[in-house]
Amino acid sequence: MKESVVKDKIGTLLPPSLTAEQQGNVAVLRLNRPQKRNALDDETILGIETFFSAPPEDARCVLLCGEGVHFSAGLDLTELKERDVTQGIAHSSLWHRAFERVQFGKVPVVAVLHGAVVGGGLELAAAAHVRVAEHSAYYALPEGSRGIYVGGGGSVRLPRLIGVARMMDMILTGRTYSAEEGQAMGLTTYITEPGKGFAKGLELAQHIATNAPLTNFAVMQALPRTAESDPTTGYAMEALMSSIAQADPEAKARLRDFLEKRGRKVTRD
Ligand code: 1HE
Repeated sequence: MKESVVKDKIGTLLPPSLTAEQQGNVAVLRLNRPQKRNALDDETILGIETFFSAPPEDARCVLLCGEGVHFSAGLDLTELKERDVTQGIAHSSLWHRAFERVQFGKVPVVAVLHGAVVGGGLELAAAAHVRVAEHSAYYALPEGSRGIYVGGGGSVRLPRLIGVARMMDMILTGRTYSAEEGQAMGLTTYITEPGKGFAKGLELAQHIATNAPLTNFAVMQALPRTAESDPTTGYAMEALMSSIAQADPEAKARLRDFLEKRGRKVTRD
């Protein structure tokens, strides 16, 4: 990596555009380039790949957020100028690799969204497992007006979240969706007042960190693949995954806790 790479507090090599810290079992990764609205340059994407390839050993969930008034302005457009087709493919592949590490990494990821969540920023958000929006968040795919196309896995992940028709509309017409619209269409599953997203995201991440690791593994690795497989394969995969999870000593201990009146009851919140 380049000279600008610094060693962060939790011992991972990250570029200055990313900072990481740890709060208990939750690792917090922050896009930290507010002067460029957290635009994602190659160095940042490589840093994301590095971080999610080897999150801190004791982290059981990652909270992903952005510094400044926007989550992310997407692709750093200054890096686009001279790329030919072959370089463009390599660039898109780099994003795919990095965001696959987010989605299919070691631990679940909660993203906190605020301000602009656009282009590649929205593609990054789509790779997380739980999304929290502050009311200031807004979503757009300005690729159409820039003469480009999504390249960070957006055409794979976003239609599964919001549907092909909405994604077509966003690129073709430059339509922006508000935080409330994003919540209504299932892009996010939590919405908070401005400034409260981090606390909500952290609360959720701390809860996720207390789950049995095998349950979190099943949700991240088995569930999306089961949902995409034909039902016959899906039932077999589910039977295997559920039997593996329930045979784990962690599950046995948790079930015993409940049956012996020590386990948490389900509440209405
Ligand atoms: C940038 C970028 C960027 C800001 N690349 N430098 N993404 C876009 O098309 C979104 C472009 N950005 C914007 O529309 C606006 O900047 C925002 C709505 C996000 C924020 O507006 P604002 O008024 O808060 O900030 P600003 O004054 O526009 O920008 C501040 C600085 O950040 C300024 O640089 P400066 O040197 O003049 O101070 C901007 O040039 C810079 N900046 N956004 C580079 N994106 C894998 S394919 C993914 C394809 C895409 O992501 S396409 C979408 C690209």
